[in-house]
Amino acid sequence: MTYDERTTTREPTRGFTGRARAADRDPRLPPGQYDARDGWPVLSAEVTPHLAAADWTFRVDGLVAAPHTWSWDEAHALPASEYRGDIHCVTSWSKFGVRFGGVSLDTFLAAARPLPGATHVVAYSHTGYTTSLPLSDVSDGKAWIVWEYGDEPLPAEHGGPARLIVPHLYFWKSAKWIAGLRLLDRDEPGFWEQNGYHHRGDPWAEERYAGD
Ligand SMILES: Nc1nc2c(c(=O)[nH]1)N[C@H]1C(S)=C(S)[C@@H](COP(=O)(O)O)O[C@H]1N2
Ligand SMILES: [Mo]
Repeated sequence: MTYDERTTTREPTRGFTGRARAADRDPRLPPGQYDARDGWPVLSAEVTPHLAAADWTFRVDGLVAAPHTWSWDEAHALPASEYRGDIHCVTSWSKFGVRFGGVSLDTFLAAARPLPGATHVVAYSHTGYTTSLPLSDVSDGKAWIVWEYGDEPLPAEHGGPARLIVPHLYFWKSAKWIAGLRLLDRDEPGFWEQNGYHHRGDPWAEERYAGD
């Protein structure tokens, strides 16, 4: 798989943040990051799939009492929840004050009922992309399945019709074109975790690469 990185709008002025004194630094900006401002880079290992909402499904299985698959309409019938805040990509851009709408992952997990032995999850996309996370990082209000960006449907290149977001971790954990979550009793590294990236990816601790 080749890694295709494009920037949808102008390049940010990196020099400005480089010269800024520590006191001028936006406290929302984790170490080593810059503010992408109006830009929202697209980072995809795959060619953007054009998946119709009617064909989208989301499944929770593995170490759960009640494995379940939701259709688009079933997922939309669940209580709505939104994330307002910041996102941080390991390639060093951050974006402040974004708003994503969808359903809290807690709602899906509550229906599937994780078994006591479940400690980790692998999130997988309809394209085959995978990423691994501790179950605690996608529980208790920390993760969402989203289909809206602002008031608009999530664009296909950003993971539409629906993606995972786990905004307190670097954005490679936020699988686009999300298909499901498998609960496991161990950490099973996903695509970037197998390719040298850190297993957890906390931007505030600069957990970029394995060993950071
Ligand atoms: N399916 C899939 N999801 C993915 C990726 C990917 O390549 N494929 N890239 C990840 C990475 S590295 C980042 S930074 C974000 C980028 O999301 P964006 O393209 O909407 O900015 O998606 C994450 N989710
Ligand atoms: Mo990324």
